[in-house]
Amino acid sequence: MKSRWWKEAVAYQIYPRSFYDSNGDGIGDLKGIIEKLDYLKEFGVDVLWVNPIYQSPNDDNGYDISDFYAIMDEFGTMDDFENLLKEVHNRGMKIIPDLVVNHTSDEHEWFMESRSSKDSPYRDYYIWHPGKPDGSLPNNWESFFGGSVWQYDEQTEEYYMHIFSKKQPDLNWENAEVRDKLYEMVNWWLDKGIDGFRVDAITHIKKIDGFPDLPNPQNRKFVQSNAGHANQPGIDVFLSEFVERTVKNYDVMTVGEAGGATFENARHWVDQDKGYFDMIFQFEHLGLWKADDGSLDIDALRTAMSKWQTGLEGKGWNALFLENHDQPRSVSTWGNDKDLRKTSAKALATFYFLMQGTPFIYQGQEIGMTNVRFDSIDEYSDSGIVNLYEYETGNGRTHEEMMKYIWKNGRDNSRTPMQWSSEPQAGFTTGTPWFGVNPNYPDINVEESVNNPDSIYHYYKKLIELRKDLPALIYGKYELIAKEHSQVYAYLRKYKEECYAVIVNLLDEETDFYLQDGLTCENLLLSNYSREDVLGSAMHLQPFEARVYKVMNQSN
Ligand code: TEU
Ligand code: CA
Repeated sequence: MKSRWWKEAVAYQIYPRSFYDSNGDGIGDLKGIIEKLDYLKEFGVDVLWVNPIYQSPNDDNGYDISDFYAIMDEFGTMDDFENLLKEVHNRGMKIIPDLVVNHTSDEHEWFMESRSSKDSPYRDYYIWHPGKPDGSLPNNWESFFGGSVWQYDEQTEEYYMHIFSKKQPDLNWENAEVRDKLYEMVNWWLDKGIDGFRVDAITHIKKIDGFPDLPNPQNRKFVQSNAGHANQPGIDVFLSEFVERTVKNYDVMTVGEAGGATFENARHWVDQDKGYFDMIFQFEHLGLWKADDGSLDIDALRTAMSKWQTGLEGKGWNALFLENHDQPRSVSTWGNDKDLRKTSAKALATFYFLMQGTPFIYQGQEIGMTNVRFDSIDEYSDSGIVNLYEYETGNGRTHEEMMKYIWKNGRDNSRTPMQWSSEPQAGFTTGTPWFGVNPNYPDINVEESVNNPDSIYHYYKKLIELRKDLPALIYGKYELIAKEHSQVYAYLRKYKEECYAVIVNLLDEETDFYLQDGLTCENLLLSNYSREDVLGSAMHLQPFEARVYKVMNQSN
């Protein structure tokens, strides 16, 4: 029986390549993580999600696995991993690796066998398809990384499917032998004593029968293909089998990455009795910018967050996050990363961290790391970005247009090395980093943040402590208030007799706010402005001001 310890946990995401380099080769590694465990323990996090560390040719930074049973050479050895596991557990923390089972690397031995001949016993491990009678691509599906999902392979004159890069062929989950091999691998890792998994791209394991062309009203070359492979009917059969044969038998936590899933079609995935995952990363709250001026659409945000918050009350559990290794930095996208960097980062923290669910902090988020602007495309690393740049500039878009897009949206924004100090290369490495350090590291770094009581880091620390001290902030019911306010996001957390109010001005302008009748502020627990005399119901909020109150709720 599972104990649901993860409800009280705070999680921290480590992108190992950019976290800390222990040996001066410019690449973060497992020993580097071990060296920083005391920092993480002191910060107060409980669970570490570590992005893929398996053997990989690194076309997609480890999401293209060539051997599930080995550690990437650059990251260390299996002994290093065992040590990491031990050191994490010694400190009373837990660790959940990434699990990538939608695809492998094209350099995985299964795929090398599979592509060798149509008669190979591994042929059916992947998704092979002949071209259309005229020799053209099997269908019009677009890959997430641009271009077709199909790659022609000369050796056997057929196409294989890859919904990500062509070096990430999709596994054929219809094949029971593939599933057996995957479950065996998952159990092998669970038997080592890890504490669960973040399960990558799991919405995509089921493809629709026959791979038909998708509707293409705009007559584009390829069409966004979620309708062919995201959360398709039949996926539940695979997911429930996966759970039965693996994680159900262990006291672990699982977080499914559920891109393309909506509340309506994915809430049962996290049903606490019959679901497949303890929580999922869903993306409905991201990218809600208004079409006219690009500002945050607060109404849409309220709808998206509240749907999951109230919808799962008593039925399931949320994973709370603003950032990860695929998203630009939140302070740059949602906040003001110039003169209000600290204030807006704290406001964003308050906004998401105190909702119901397990909060995740992405490395560097706790010190307010920002997006990066490199001038040349050669300075970028993410194959998604580089491919897109080449494709678009080849089709008439200018360098300037593309760089503007990349500065705002690129995944590399969050993959620059962790800024530990004002030493050269931000103290990340003594060598040459694999990827450029953000030049703002002399101002924005861990050392500065730890030494400065007013830092974003210390604010997060207070949030973590508050959440640990007050069960209401973990288990309390979420209730949206001030539903019509044009720029304040406000909600209550109610638990037994207790009630807390979280009030966050999400915009760069001052505003007035009135705490509804029936609620009286009793005590200001936290704020990102220094304030006295703030217990009245009518308040004037500064740009990105956030306040957390204990309130008396007369209407209870
Ligand atoms: O990302 C998966 C991904 O990009 C989609 O499932 C996404 O959620 C969807 O587009 C939303 O509609 C994961 C990793 O986080 C990423 O770094 C990898 O590149 C990718 O899988 C491939 O493994
Ligand atoms: Ca290294």
